Amino acid sequence: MKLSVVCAALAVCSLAGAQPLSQDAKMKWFREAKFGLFIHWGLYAIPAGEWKGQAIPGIGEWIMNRAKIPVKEYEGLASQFNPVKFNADEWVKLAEDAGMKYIVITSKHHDGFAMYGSKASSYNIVDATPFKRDPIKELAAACARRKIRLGFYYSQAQDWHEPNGAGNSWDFGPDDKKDFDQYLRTKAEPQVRELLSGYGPVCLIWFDTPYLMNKERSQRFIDMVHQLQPATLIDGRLGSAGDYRSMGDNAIPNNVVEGYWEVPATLNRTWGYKKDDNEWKTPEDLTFKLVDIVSKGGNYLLNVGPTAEGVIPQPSQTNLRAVGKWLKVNGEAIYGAGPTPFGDELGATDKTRTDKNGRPVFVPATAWRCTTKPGRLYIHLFKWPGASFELNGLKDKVIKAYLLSNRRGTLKVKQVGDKLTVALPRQPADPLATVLALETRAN
Ligand code: FHN
Repeated sequence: MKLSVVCAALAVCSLAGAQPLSQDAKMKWFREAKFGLFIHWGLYAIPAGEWKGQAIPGIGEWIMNRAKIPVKEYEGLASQFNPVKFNADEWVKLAEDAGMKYIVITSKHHDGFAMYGSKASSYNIVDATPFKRDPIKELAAACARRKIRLGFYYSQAQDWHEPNGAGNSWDFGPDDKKDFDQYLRTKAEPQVRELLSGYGPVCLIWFDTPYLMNKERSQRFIDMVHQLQPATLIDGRLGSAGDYRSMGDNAIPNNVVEGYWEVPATLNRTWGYKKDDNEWKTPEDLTFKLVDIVSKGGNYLLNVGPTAEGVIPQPSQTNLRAVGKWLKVNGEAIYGAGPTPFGDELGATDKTRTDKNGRPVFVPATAWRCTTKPGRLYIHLFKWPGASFELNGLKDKVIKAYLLSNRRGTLKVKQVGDKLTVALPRQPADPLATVLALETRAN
């Protein structure tokens, strides 16, 4: 029996292909990472939301679809794509400064253009643009230097460039008349194979919009990933269950969710660069969302959309670095941290109000969140409670309390029954969030 078959039967193999890797071990880095950088970069950065002088509504990377641009016209963008300011090391350094532990970049989005040197299709950045470089190779090398993991977004189903790919009805008619497997066999599968063979360790493959993906088609990708890089994770949008769940775009659940999951999210409204999208989320909001997600058990994959010159917009950089500065002090309460043991602090359903589907409205609370590690509770304070913080329902005994920003400044605690009171300084230590660490012992 071949080694790969043995490994698949046992569990999963490590990168070396020798020792089997349990699912728990395979998820370890993801469990600890918590925060990643998503990069949507492609030809759509050239029109940047505008086609023939007209602003096209919607997200930037969908411009070909929204404006129904014929393949022959859209292809013309390739000869203009020359991102001379692209610097892989600067991008990876930004992720590092932001406190992010992994990067996921669009190797091919729905427009069908490969952002790496593909042998399976000449519609790629090396063969079809004046740039001629392979930015994914350069990123892989920069990630290896800075010890940041690299994963690939790959649009397995939608490919608006291919007659048999899903999604392009304006050039090629309806999907149900297409030979979808012909497209999968000749482009998507060979390209995923290339990505898993030529770019070193791939931490995950981020499949998306599984139109026409049935179980059998999905299984072909799963088998390939397991065979080529058994440690590579598969996201939740392939077409059958992956290694973790992908939540909806920008969709943070209301409560704690068991298992592994991730929220893909934008810094403004678009994923791919759009010149008139300036609705930037503030560092306060981003920090709150990161903590909120971790306190519910998930990971936050936050997106940047670089320009056609290869530059990550300045507001994205500034806001991400602000979160990174906060993480430098408070990272202990994020990386590898588990969800809240409480829950009331997350908000409550208001039964007197219903949404458009007639469901009761959940009203989030935003004063504080809790993340955990063995023997530790971390209370992230977003609204300063005044002279003291009160916590109800704590079974364990608190043996020490301090702020992560001032570990030597032990704070006074009083614990009566399951009610804890911690004396606080007058002012918060950080306008983004002050983290109160509570060391506990089981009673
Ligand atoms: O259609 C895509 C979209 O362009 C973007 O890539 C997002 C990221 O999660 N995924 C799809 C929509 O959910």
